[in-house]
Amino acid sequence: MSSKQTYRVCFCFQRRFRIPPAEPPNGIRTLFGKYSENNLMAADRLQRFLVEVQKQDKATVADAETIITQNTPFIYHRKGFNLETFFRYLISASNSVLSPSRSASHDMNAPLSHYFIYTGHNSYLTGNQLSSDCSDVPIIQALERGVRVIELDIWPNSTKDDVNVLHGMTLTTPVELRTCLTSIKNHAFSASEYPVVVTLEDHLTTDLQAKVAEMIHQIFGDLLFTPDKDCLEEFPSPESLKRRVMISTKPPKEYLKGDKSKAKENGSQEKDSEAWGGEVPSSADDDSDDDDSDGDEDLQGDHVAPEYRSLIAIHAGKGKGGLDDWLKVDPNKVRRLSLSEPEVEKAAKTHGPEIVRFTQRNMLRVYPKGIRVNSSNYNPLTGWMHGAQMVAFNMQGYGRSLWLMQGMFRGNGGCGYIKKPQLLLKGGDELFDPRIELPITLYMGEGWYYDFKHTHFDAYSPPDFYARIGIAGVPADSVMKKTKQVEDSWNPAWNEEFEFGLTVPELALLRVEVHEYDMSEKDDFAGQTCLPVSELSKGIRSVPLYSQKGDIYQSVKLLMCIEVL
Ligand SMILES: [Ca+2]
Ligand SMILES: [Ca+2]
Ligand SMILES: [Ca+2]
Repeated sequence: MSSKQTYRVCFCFQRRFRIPPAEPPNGIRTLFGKYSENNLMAADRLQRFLVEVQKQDKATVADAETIITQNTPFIYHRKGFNLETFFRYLISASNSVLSPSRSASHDMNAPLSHYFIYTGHNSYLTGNQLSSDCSDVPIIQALERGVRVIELDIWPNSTKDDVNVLHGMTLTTPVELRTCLTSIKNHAFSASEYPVVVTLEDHLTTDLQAKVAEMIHQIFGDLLFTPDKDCLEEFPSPESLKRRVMISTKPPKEYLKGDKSKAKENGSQEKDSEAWGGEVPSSADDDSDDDDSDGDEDLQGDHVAPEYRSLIAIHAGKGKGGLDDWLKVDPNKVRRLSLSEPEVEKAAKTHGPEIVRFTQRNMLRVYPKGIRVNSSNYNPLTGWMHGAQMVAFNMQGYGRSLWLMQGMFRGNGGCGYIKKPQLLLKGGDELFDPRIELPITLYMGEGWYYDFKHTHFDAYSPPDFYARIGIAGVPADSVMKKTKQVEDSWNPAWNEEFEFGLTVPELALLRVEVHEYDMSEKDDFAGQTCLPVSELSKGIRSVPLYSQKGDIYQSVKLLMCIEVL
């Protein structure tokens, strides 16, 4: 890369900026001094560094030799690291903050109800909730990201002899159910072997239900998990359901009852989110206007095609009455309850312990309120804090809430299932773990120069990056802090320390965003990441950043030090 970069300013003069390669921060120089001799960090010293700073207790001298060989470009330099190669190693992908062995590390033998499951809402929509096309493409994309619960709204086609997938009572263009199911079958296990649940929001007649049952058997065949009994007494484990597909639905009470439009076109839409999607609210800002009819009605045996009913592995049903009845735990059967995001917010205030108890055996699904017509999302922590397994998100939406969702499911090898913390699985009288301190040093960042056009951030000068860093978790732990901004630099060196106190580290996500400061307009987006605190590797680590949609940048990386006291 050239060491100078020229920006044209007016017609009359140019400003020139030097683009130096990123330099090792002082903290890294000090460590290199400590673990080197005559400016060389040989394998035995690197091994000590791995054990003492990186907390890799089992690292051997042979491991250190391998690291040096793999991270030193010239053969005759392989006696050890110099400062430059040591720094390049630390910020490389091979020293990533999430362990490179991307397989499930949680116990996968507990019932499904003991896991948070990566869950989509209206998985077939390509854009907004009112007029976007329905397609199997977003379903395939979701499965390839590890999403394990796919939701399909199924309706009769115009000639009433086949089944379409669409968002009912809206202008969304339908896609055939067969197409969606075939794509689910073909892509279900490309990102994870653990089970895929297809939740059907069903608006069919009995004869079409029979047709769907036949179609499902034909397409999925042996992949399909159907329970022996009408209702399960306990959910099986993800391990026992590897490479299986499960159907979850409730048959409709009455065929096409009512003609209520699902989504209002007028009314209180949220403020249009900017690039960041707005800050994640700590609680529902507004619980009126909820006219989403995603909810469950009673399971009615009489009108149901029997071959359809026998397909249902996870029965959905709310029951009569109010919250007290909905949250009743039946020792002889398990089921799935669906509540809207405002319903859960409200219930959390009055029935917190009851929801936690319910979700120890049963499934709770939370779905976005109806006014989220632009496919935005909500704070998933409220559901997770109360043990809700299926916090259903519009995966095609964007913004901070979705980053939290993607961040949570980077855990456990990205397999789409996260074991719930013990405090949500025990009796409920447990005290939270004592507070832990999480000190984090943010040294610097690099890579924007390679991944963006040089005028992308500022037309007339290099960018002015600052970072926001913080925690999303239970309300007591949630906080965002900010670095100073480093003016006109592609390789910002912040060298700032932060400390976070965590009361429930099991539910905490580390959030990082990089912004580009602009005096006269809105700051630019420059990357984000979100990572489960419990899975962060300790010590000095390379942290890759992602785009607004959650795609990883090729070169943009931060260098951080993560300690747990
Ligand atoms: Ca700018
Ligand atoms: Ca600038
Ligand atoms: Ca700027």
